[in-house]
Amino acid sequence: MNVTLKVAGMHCNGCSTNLEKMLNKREGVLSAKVSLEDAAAVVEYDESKVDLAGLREVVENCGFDVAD
Ligand code: 9UX
Repeated sequence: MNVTLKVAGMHCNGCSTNLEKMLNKREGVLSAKVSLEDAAAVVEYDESKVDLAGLREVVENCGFDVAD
């Protein structure tokens, strides 16, 4: 499963790097790429192990918001 999340609140490369690491650590995430410029996270995940709410939780735990 692939999703592109719009991420609000990232201000520097540290933000996007941190979020990318945290997403990649989450069980069920196969790959995550976070773009500061695009304010977006492209995530490939196993939907039997993590869902959108779980991905959103990672973003929020990093201090950012997911826009719908
Ligand atoms: Mo940059 Mo982001 O100094 O949480 S890491 S603003």
